[in-house]
Amino acid sequence: LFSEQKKALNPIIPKDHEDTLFDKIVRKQIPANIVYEDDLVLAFRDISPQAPTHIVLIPKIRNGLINISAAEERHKEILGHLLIKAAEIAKKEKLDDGWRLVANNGVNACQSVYHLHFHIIGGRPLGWPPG
Ligand code: IU
Repeated sequence: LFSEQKKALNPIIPKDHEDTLFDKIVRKQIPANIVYEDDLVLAFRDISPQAPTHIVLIPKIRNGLINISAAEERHKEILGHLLIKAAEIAKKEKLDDGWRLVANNGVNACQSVYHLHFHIIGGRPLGWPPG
């Protein structure tokens, strides 16, 4: 399902009341290797890691934030919290030589899950420009 979604021309945008797979991870209905959790956010190891360290960091509640393109003033607090936690996680993972924070937005960026998430990627030299 996941790879099919990735290739889909028309992304599957959830309605406000609909779950994405990440809501199921938050509710522990789908297993995930969790590296950080608090009341607001959850971080877990990506099931398809693209680097030695590849962690997905999400707000627990989507609240309209299907991606960064949907960000509004009302999301200020959660967005700040996510960035601060990303820095803490990178430090804990010892990504001191450098790492990347990625948010795929929309079809051209290969976004596959429409629940805001940041990829924390590191542990090897990362090429630029990205693919
Ligand atoms: P994307 O930016 O929407 O493509 O990122 C979604 C990521 O979520 C992708 O890297 C998947 O491998 C990852 N993922 C996961 O770690 N666990 C899951 O159960 C699902 C997706 I669904």
